[in-house]
Amino acid sequence: MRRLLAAVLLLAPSTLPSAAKIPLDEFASRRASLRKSLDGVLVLFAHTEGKDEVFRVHPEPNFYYLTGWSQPGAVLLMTPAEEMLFLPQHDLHVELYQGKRSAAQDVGVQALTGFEAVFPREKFESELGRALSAHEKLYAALGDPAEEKLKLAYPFRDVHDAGPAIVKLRVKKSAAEIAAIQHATDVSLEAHRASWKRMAAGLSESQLAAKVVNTFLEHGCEAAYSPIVGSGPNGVVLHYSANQRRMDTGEVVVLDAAAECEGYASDITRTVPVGGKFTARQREIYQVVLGAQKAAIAALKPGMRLTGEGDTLTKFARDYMNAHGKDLHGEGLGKYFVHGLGHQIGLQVHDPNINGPLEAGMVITIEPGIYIEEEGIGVRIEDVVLVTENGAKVLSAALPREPDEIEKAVAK
Ligand SMILES: [Mn+2]
Repeated sequence: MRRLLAAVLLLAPSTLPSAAKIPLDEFASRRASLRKSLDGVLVLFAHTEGKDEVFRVHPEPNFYYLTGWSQPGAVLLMTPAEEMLFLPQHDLHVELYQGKRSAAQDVGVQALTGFEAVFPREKFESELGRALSAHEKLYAALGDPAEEKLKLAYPFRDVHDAGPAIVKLRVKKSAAEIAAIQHATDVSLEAHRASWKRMAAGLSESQLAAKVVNTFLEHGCEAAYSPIVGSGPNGVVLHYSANQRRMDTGEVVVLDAAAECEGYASDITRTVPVGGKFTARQREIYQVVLGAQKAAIAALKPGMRLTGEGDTLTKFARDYMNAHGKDLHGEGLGKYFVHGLGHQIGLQVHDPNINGPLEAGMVITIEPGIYIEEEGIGVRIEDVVLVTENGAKVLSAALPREPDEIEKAVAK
């Protein structure tokens, strides 16, 4: 009885955020949307792998966006009227090392892939030839080695970039994608909180990195990128990743770390004081960065641009920095904001962007920072924000940003 009770407790709903899986029919409707605007033949290759692959390899993002298929060696072929998936034959050696794979002749492969037409990889060239006899244009992933082979096979065809039409779909997130990014964000916030609890003078930066990665794995996720744990002078190094320094009381730590769950990424940065108290100067700089972030988020709505000419979110953030606070030489702080204010996020931490203003349904980061090497202070605050019909929703709002709240959360 007691054993039964224990089993029931194990099955009870956990308090952990639950993963949002993208349903197969969503991948099918993405392909249907793309086919509506397609005026030729589109070919995309999943990644291929070496036989002794030991690191997990990710599928090519555009291929994955349209198929949801992550086994290596597959090919997608689409025309306005058709869509076909080509899978490699079973290879006992590969499957000995990598586990069972699917092949075109497997029973149930249609239901598993969501494709009506699944063929062995060997049939790809003849199907492509047939499709090209009815269509002039060929779209492929420019720069991909597989695309070079296509160019050799069809020297008299102009091969066009398949990217822009797919990216146009990718930038606007569906409800399921927003839920997936929210989930990756929730796990990331928990990881930040866990590292704040762990933080202490004398600890190595790597020990905070260990805490965040451990939290990602506990939730069935992985690190979306190498965690950046920059303490003291390392805080001014934008993509610092050595994470080997011992941190000390009186320093701030720039902690830029986030999870990727079910293929979707988050991207979160907080700057926190070791020992639980900002110095007066750290707090001053911190308030300027926070004010700049708030100014940008307040101005965020469809039609606005991240960068460019005129009133952009970047301009709002930099203007705020220049109007608040000074460096040691009496100059404004805007010049210490040396990177982009934000980027699209989704299947990739830096999801591709399209030229043009922001639209409802896009998910971007807003991440102002000030890095003053002379003073050994780096502060960055980064949140994940959904562009809504009338403004913005901060998906990472649950993690404290106000300096008082951060001090309270970090204090032991
Ligand atoms: Mn970022």
